[in-house]
Amino acid sequence: MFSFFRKKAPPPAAAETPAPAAALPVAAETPPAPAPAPGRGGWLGRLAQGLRKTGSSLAQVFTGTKIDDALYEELESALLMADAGVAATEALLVDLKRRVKDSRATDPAAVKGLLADAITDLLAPLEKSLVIGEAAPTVMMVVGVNGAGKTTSIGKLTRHLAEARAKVLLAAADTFRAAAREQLGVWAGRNQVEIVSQEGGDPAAVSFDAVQAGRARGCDVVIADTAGRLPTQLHLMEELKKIQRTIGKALAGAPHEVLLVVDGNTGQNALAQVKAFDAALGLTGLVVTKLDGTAKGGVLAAIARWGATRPGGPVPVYFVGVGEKLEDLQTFSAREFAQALLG
Ligand SMILES: Nc1nc2c(ncn2[C@@H]2O[C@H](COP(=O)(O)OP(=O)(O)OP(=O)(O)O)[C@@H](O)[C@H]2O)c(=O)[nH]1
Ligand SMILES: [Mg+2]
Repeated sequence: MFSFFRKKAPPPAAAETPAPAAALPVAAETPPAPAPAPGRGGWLGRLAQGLRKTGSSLAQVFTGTKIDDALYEELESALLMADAGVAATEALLVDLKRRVKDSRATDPAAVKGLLADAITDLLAPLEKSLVIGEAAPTVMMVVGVNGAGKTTSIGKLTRHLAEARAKVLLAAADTFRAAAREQLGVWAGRNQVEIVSQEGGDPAAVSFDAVQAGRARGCDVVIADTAGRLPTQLHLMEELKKIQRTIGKALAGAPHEVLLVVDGNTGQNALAQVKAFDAALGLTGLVVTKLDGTAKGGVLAAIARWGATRPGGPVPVYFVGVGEKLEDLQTFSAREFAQALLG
């Protein structure tokens, strides 16, 4: 059984340190896979760089000399501006005030550290490993709005899996555009994995064929790439449900993972997307992309806060993306993210 896990605690966000702390998918019963060249240190730097606007506006809050109402009000504004949403912002403020009281902190700089702890605790339930190997094959269906980064994330995930010596098969269930099939084909070629694709075919049929092929060929993982769509396009949401049902006919219990890819720049709308896709399909995990750009990052707090009230528990963030390169997909760590967010 494979699971994605962090090999050891990473260095602090700012340091550009070399490779060994890279998050790797590791196969328990196979020889260790080679580490990808760029390390988690460099990756964390890119995350902090991407979130720098939020970082500097949060840091600004703690430059004064007093812990007073003005500080908390400024912090509230900064969290709202960072897309954390009203509920998560309120929860963080309540938690932070309690921590300040308990620790008897008098210096605003100390409050910043306590805020990092509060954010880490809020985000911690989102931290979870993507486990494969419990089913043969593990079938994943990847969904999301147009241009969120689905195909790119599948390419990067495939690389992680291939490095862990998992046999991967890709299903080009985005059958709308020839370019979409070609794009997935390029990632398949780069990672030297097989792909099932069909010109103008029905996405459910392509997915069905891929799962059957995956079973017949002894694959560890089958990943279906779907076309982007808005949750308000009801007929397209029905199509996703049909893909999901059809995969279940090819292999009972599948798909094992329904992953939503969200663009980190979408702000509060990202939470609306998570809720809508979850209501339609029952999500098992998230991939948050483009955190290297102008993303504010606070939406993860909003997603965590919502997750706390979700009957099945929070939808975990399996991976975050900080660029377009193969190695720019990394496992999510609440502590690292909180540190990057605070600059
Ligand atoms: N900077 C940055 N760009 C990314 C990241 N992930 C994806 N992209 C870029 O976002 C664009 C869209 O990515 P795709 O993977 O094609 O998105 P998609 O969700 O498959 O798009 P559709 O299939 O058209 O719905 C591409 O230019 C990617 O290179 C990321 O983490 N950071
Ligand atoms: Mg795509």
